[in-house]
Amino acid sequence: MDRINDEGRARIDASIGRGLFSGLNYLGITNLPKRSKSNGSVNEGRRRFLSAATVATVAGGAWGRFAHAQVDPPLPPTTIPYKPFQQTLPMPPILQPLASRSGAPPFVPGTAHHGVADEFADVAKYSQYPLKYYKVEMRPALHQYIPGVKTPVWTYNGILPGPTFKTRIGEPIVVRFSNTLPVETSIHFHGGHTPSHADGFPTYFVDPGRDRDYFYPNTVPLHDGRLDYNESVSTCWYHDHAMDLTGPNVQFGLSGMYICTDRLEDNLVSSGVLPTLDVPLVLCDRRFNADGTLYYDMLNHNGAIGDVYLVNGKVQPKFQVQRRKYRFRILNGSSARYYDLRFSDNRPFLQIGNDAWLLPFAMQRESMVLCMAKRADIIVDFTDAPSELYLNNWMLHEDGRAPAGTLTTPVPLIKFEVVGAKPKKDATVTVGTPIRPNTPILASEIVTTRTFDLGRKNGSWVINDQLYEPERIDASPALGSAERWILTNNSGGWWHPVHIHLESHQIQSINGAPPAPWLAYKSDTVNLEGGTTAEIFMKFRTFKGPFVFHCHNVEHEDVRMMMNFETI
Ligand SMILES: [Cu+2]
Repeated sequence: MDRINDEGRARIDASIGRGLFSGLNYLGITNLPKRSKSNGSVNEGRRRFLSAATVATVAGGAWGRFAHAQVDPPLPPTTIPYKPFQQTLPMPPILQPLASRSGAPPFVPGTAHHGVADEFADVAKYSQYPLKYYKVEMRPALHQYIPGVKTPVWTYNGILPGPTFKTRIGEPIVVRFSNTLPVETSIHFHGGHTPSHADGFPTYFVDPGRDRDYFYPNTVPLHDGRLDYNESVSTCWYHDHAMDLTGPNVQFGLSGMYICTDRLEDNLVSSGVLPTLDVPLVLCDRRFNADGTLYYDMLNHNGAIGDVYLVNGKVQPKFQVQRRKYRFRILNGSSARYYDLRFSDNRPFLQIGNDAWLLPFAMQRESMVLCMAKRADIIVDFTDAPSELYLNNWMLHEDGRAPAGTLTTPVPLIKFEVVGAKPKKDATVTVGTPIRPNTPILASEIVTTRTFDLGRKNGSWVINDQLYEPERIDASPALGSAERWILTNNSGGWWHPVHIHLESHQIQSINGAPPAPWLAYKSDTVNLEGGTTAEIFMKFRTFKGPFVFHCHNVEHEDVRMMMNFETI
């Protein structure tokens, strides 16, 4: 608790009353704690609003007209005209390190504001490895989602999605994130084993005008006293995680890919098993006002559903591919939208990774449902493809509650223009090709069982009947131990994808039945459809807490469907 108290308590005290809009005034909500400092943050109203919402919800006050709404009000449609497939799919650039081991470090880690960071004392021990340094500035920019329309956004280094981290297991890095936005941020490396202070804990803010150093060891846990490279992560991402503000911060642009590799994965590529053509596809949806700004309803606790489909930040782009195998790392980066993905000619493809981890073997898929934050690492063979091919979304999904079935006409998310001749030689991966072994967590290792019920209470979102409280520890797993968590969705028809920080989890069952093969190994996000119970095993091995787990419908997360666990 001290770690939260040291940083979290002071930070919370300092930040109560800040929020995104001053729109509280029209609700007449004024009886809030005074800010202990002012920094001109424009997120004034969001937190005040949410704080007030909690109070008003409990009191059954005026907030109720939003809090008790069971159905979203109709959302204003995007009216800006555009044609799909006009813009080329952009590749987010790889972020370059500032200096190598041979040069002088460009900055001394830990000298920026970073709060409590025990592990920083140990940075020296990591210097036996080639410590790399990066800088990322969170800053406003204009972004062209739609041809000819400049939209104000918040970015990492001025681009959207943010630059891609490309790192290696065993090579720690330090990233100095500078915040020139008028809003608090906190950056979560989603899928990584990171120390608590660098994990994007919701109140470990990067204040406006401040920097914070994030130390990413890029390590793996120990198993029987040895590093378990079966836990090496591959397809991760980073995104904002600030308390109460994750929804708007992510919606306005703060996310990017974080890709990690190790010897095993490098060998799979260099030996020609996996393709060298390796393309991230970040899917998300947005809604636009007529003036080109993003529409975001701060009062919507149900989930922000857009009506414009984007891949790598461009509306329904086109992408020219050769007649060969490609690796696509697909991320559902949407705030609240599920996808059901299929190719327009129903061609099968291979799935080689789920979430951050490569699977034990390549599995054939024809379609796949992706909940929010879910990643699917897939191989698509364009060798015999028609000259035009689309990746389609078939999921009917119109509000934050849940998908509502299947579309009669799918939405083409991206158009592939297939060119060139068949290759003489191509990647050899096929159904059943071994990829990365899995180390199962055994039932005999389980020392503790915990149950978490996800529910809805007075229009807010709760776990075990409680709203998130950053200072309250909800579970204290012992480092080195394995636990069984029973996650139940008791919130009626609402769906909740649950993301657990720090360690992978292994899904044992969904409603008593074994999970689908591609979900049977390591995940960092497990989807809970309405009325669903998932049984998962986890082993806590890497860092002391606190960490969070939460619904990854980020509006649900903001309105408190989140809990703390402190590994001890
Ligand atoms: Cu949820």
